[in-house]
Amino acid sequence: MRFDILTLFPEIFSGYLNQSLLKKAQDRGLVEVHLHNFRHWSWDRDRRVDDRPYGGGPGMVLRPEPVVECAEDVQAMHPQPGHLVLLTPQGQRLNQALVEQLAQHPRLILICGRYEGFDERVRLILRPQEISIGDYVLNGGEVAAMVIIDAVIRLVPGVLGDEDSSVQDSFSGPERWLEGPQYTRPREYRGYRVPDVLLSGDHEAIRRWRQEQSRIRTAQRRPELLQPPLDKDSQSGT
Ligand code: 97T
Repeated sequence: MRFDILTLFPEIFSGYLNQSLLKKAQDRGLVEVHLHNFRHWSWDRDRRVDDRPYGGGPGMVLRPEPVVECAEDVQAMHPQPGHLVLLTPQGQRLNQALVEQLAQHPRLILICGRYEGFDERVRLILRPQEISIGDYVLNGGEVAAMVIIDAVIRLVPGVLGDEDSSVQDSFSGPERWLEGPQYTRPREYRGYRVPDVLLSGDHEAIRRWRQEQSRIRTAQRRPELLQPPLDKDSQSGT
């Protein structure tokens, strides 16, 4: 899986990219990450990447040339065509189903803007998939890009040591319920005891208890997950 990241602040990624899980995945050749500063694609005298909005108003707008030309040159750097993703508050909301779709692409090109936004021609020319990570305002797309990378690489075969831990986690099992309580040693801490069933050795009873706890927690905290809305493809036309 190859990621190309277009950003004005590549240094934001260094701590994350050198973190152990991702470092190991890169060392083992499972994941490749390439950073590209689209300021280098600005041919302007002082390498300006933004400018004042036509029609007036506060803030600045990212100019189309550096972003479009950087994306085109980065595409040409590798024979595998990259799926273009633009991080923006106006995009499709990220969820695990979308993460699973993104993980199908062998190469993703993630375009990170600043909060001011891009000249509209970036969208019209590159036709990227536009993705938002949630309904809040960030200063730029970099953190959103890291969220996507973090969620996607967990689905790349071999990246997690334990092959089925990604399948067992909430939101990737068939039920997509929240996880219930978990315990480790000690058996009693500040008067709180580990539920007896977990010490019973009765695997079927443990499985039923966990499923029930998961259902209770989901009902209390995220009731909408128990009655998932029909997805678009399975809706009838009537
Ligand atoms: O708020 C943003 C600013 C720039 C790029 C992306 C975002 C954003 O992405 N998901 C939520 C907000």
